[in-house]
Amino acid sequence: MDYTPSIIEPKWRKHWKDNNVYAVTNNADKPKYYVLDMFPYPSGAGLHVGHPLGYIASDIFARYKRLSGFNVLHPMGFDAFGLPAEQYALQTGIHPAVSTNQNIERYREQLSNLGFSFDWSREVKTCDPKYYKWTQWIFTQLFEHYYDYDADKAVSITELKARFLLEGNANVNAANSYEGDVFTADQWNAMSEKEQAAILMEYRLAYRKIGYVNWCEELGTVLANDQIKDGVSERGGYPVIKKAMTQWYLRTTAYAERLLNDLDTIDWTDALKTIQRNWIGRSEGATVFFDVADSQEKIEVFTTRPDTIFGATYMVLAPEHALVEQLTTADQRTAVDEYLEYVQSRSELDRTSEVKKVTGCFIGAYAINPFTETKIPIWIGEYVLADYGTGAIMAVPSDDDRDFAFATKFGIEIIDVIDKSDYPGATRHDKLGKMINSGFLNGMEVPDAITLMCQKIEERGIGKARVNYKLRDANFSRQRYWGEPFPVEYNEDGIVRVLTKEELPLELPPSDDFKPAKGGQSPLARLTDWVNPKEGITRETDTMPAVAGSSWYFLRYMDPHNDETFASPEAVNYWQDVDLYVGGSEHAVAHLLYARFWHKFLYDKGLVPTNEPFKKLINQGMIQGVIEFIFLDKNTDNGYRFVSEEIAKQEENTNFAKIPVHIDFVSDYGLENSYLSTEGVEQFLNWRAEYKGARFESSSGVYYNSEFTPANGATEFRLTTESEVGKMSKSKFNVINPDGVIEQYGTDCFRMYEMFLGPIEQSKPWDTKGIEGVSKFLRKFWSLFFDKKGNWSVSDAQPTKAELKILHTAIKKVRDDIERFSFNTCVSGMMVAVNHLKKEKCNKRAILEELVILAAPFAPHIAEELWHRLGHDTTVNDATFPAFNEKYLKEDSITYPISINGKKRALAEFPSDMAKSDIEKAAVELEDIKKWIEGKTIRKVIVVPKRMVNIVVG
Ligand code: ANZ
Repeated sequence: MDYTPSIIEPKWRKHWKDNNVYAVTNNADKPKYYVLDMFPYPSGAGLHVGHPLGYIASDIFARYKRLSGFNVLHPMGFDAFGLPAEQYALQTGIHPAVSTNQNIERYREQLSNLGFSFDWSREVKTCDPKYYKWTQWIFTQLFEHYYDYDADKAVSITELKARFLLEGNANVNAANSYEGDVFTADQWNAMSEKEQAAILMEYRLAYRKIGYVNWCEELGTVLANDQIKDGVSERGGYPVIKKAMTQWYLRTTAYAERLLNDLDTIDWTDALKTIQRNWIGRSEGATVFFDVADSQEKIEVFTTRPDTIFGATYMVLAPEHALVEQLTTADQRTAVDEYLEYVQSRSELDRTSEVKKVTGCFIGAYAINPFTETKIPIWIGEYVLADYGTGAIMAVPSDDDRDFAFATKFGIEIIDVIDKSDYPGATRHDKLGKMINSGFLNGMEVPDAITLMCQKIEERGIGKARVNYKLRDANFSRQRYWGEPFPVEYNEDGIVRVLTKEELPLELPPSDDFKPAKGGQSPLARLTDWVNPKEGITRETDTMPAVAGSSWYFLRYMDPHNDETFASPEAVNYWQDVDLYVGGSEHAVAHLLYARFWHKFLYDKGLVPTNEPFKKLINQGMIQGVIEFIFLDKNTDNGYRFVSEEIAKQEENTNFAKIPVHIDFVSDYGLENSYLSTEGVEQFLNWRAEYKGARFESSSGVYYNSEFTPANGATEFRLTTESEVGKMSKSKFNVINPDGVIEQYGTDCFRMYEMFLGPIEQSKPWDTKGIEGVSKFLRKFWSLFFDKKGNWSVSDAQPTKAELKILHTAIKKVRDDIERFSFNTCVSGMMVAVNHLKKEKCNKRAILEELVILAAPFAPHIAEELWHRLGHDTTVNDATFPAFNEKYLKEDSITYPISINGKKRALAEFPSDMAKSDIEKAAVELEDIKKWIEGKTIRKVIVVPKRMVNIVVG
């Protein structure tokens, strides 16, 4: 019987589904293992060949773990709230719920066709009210907690209230954004409910504050950062300004230190950890107060280089700094106002990335440098950000590049304070050199000067040491429809009440109008009945961002149908955390940081048993496409002329344009030897009608007006194309759809081939040609079980040593390599085994049965088919992964050629560990040898271990 994937694969998928082969229970005697994929956002375009790469790898690992005796949780779901569905709704009027569900159906089908071992009974959808009930509930818990630095964990806000009641806030050591004065218990008790609520808000882990959105008046909408280019809207080019709106935030900064330190406890790549570390951006430094001349005000700065203070020749405030208004002098007022208007149009990215674009404005006032006691000018400048540090800096042009550029442009004095001559090659920023022009610091090395300066600052009471983080609290509001509603209500005083568990979920109300409401509010604002459910009660109209639902979905899979809690303690204690997480590196920051933050919060509350959610994480590379080009001669006046890659290279002086060709028209698509045949040319011309009547020239001849004029004895037309590796995308006409590949080669082949392309972490181009090799391998594997006539032919005979050696070499290779996540080399290991067994004409059950299990994680369908044909009536998934036995790799005896005076006279087997001296003795005693040496004198016996024996006689 032939190997026909199109028959066996759907059959087994149906069998697996009908028999719930991949369903997992929460309680098993087996040890647990949790393999998680980053769940997809179900976009309208469906899957392309790049998507499954990580899913295949994790599926192989999950299957391998199951075969190795683990109870494996391997779920899948959908990250189903988000912008694209809403944008689509705006264009088409199709409700996001409808399009999202359609896309999910399509994704589920495509994923199922890939033969994944997902337990679909645990599927989660973030847009399902049964799911987001718990997203909302966790949000209410964040609202009800604050971060206590003394306890170093989240603590109930009720406890904070109790402390305020008893002792005020002087001794409270908590993460907060409270900017008012310290208050006593009496003062607290005298406050109105509204005042108290406002203060508590500054401590909560989920809190409301005024934040800035990108507001485009012409479009009447809020824009995301990437919808803005050069200060104007990408669509339409309209001005965009920063608009203040009260929004929800999560106090992620409270966890900064733990998010940073705990990276050391998890098995992620260094590259990924570095990205997270940089994002958290811890800097040690100090805050210092500078007096303002002729004023009672002081300006507090954050600096990482207090040693350079003698070189601080001016100050810069963020344009939004609270003192700007007050300190600006009358004669600078107009200039300052103009500058502030300009800054409003700039995104944070513009402000920080364009280092060379130095802008600023003097505000007319002066500060006093506390150490030189000289008057230094105060400027505002966009390079100082309002919400980093204190929003103000002391500028040291001699040692900071941005300050240097600024001072140079505006002619501000530069005083050198560090002599770097002992450190050739040190840059301005390096903490190296000897202090000069710096009073009591002179002659000291920089690190010592930093320590001493921090001491002096604290002694004088003008500042203190401080650790600062780049990490900001996360803006958690979106002025959008398709997201989780906030589970909150405001009363007439604006005081927030979060909904109780019993009141959840707060369902997203139906709507058919997805345009923003007035003032850039979310479309929900238009649903007045929903917004005002009762007299004096208002609902929040913003919705949560897409990161909300994905911050904890891995916990829901543990207990997906629980209506009492987000996941039961039993389930969570059993599954604990994710053992292996596989996903794209594009989620290196946002998703992984939020998920870690939510998890740590739940850990603090005792709701999950581990401090980190993802023990090990692998980022799969991208599958790239190959972009195919042909060359269009730009010089000809008489019609279009296309030439092949070789001709273009020969005619170096001609001016060619590279025209991309849809890969479906290209024969032997890939990096080498790809070409357009006459058929391909016709397809190209139908696709790009503007080139009708063009001439196509290649070294094989010319194709023109449906005629081929051969050259060089060629029999067919081949216009070689130039191939380039690039992103797989619709706009490059190079998207490979997995459905087509699977139809032609089968799922098993597709899975193995994706793994065979190269190491999982690397990006690599799809190359259709290579898939033939894998397809051939699978057929060869299949043929081991059949005789030449195609009849099933498996023997129960004892395997030979050679066969066992081949099998155990493969077992060792596949085991070791799977454990290292080196899936490509596993595939080649299996190929080697099959080739060798084929040579041995091996059809022994004892060998083939093990080989089937070895292949099962990679090619589950063919494995299941052969497994059943081998006589099993349970699934191959319940088999045991073959154990490796070293002894089969050892050769227990070695065949030596025995020569006499260099002439081979006999063959003899000796144990492989036999000592040289014993071989010498045994060789001369052999019957076949004795007759040759009788009566002669043995002069020497030479033994080359494992190779040969030579007896020298005379
Ligand atoms: C004086 C100085 C001298 C500085 C010097 C640096 C080098 P990181 O490491 O990124 O934390 N800074 C402080 N607040 C700022 C803000 N809101 N916007 C822009 N820049 C700000 O950098 C901290 C340094 O960045 C601080 O130390 C401050 O400049 C500047 F040779 O103070 B420094």
